[in-house]
Amino acid sequence: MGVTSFPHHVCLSVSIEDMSSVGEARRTACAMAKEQGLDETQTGNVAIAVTEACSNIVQHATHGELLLRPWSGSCGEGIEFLALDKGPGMANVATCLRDGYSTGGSRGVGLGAIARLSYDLDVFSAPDKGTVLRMVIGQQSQVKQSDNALDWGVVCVAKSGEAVCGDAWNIRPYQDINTVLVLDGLGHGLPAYEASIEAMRHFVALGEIKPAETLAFLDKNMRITRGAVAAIATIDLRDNKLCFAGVGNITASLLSASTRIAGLVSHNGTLGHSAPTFREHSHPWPSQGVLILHSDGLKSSWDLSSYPGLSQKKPSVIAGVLYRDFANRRDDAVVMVGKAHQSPICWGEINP
Ligand SMILES: [Mn+2]
Repeated sequence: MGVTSFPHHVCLSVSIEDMSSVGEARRTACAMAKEQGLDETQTGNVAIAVTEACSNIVQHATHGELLLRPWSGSCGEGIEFLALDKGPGMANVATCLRDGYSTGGSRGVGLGAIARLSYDLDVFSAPDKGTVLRMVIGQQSQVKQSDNALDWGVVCVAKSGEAVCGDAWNIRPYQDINTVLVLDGLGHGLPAYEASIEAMRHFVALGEIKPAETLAFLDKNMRITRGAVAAIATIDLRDNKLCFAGVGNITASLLSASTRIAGLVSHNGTLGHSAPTFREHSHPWPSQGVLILHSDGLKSSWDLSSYPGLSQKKPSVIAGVLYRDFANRRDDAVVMVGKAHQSPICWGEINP
């Protein structure tokens, strides 16, 4: 992997501490924009939005983190940014988003500018808990997404100091059935990365087979690797059914809005080494269903109901909040959130 190559499933993390780290964030974002083929105008928009978002962190929260990754989805292609902080938060996000709002150098003007440059923007902010700002900048497209396709939000970040991430994920939409794979290659660093990449390679080549069969297939084909733990869920919204199979410690929870209604059961083992049981479990997909899957890079003590309004946000924002508040920072981390599709949030809708 060259230094200018950005794998699409992994977020780069830039720690935001001072104005020099704001510059680093901007340079990293512009390099990614260039590699993604964004034109000069869009690259300029990336520079402005990242500078605004990160300067706000320094000014109001003193420190935080910017996550960025190449992004493609139903509404276009570009770069997805998550700006995370645990600062004072905003009492009223809508007021802060309104252009021209200012209380003497507050974050108002900056947020308005960011909103106009993004085509899918979402914010979760709570007083004294901080802010998660999510924006996508790039090319809009008009591809019509199936009504049965879930939206997925993901944060996948390598352990600090590691060049590669041993946690990984993949989504496979197939004839209205949503299939998601979450992987944690044992340990971290290159051998963990190689194990999860090998599993992904086999997963994407597979036809549509059931979660337990898929895990058994991956197990058989991962003997040469260090091994991985993994979970697979298929969600069919036509009959509101979720089917789940897991091996090892991937935490999987099914929620209705912010209420956890089921912990999804994984069986002990390691794919490639010792995985005697491949068994799947079915659950009805609830109204306002939210599926959350994460590796042991996150503590599982989270409770979405302690964040009023968060379950209504875009899945990337939910993933960002959980990563910000529950990543243990001693390991690679992946968190995936799936929920029913919502239209992109555009500036015109926030401020018609
Ligand atoms: Mn791990």
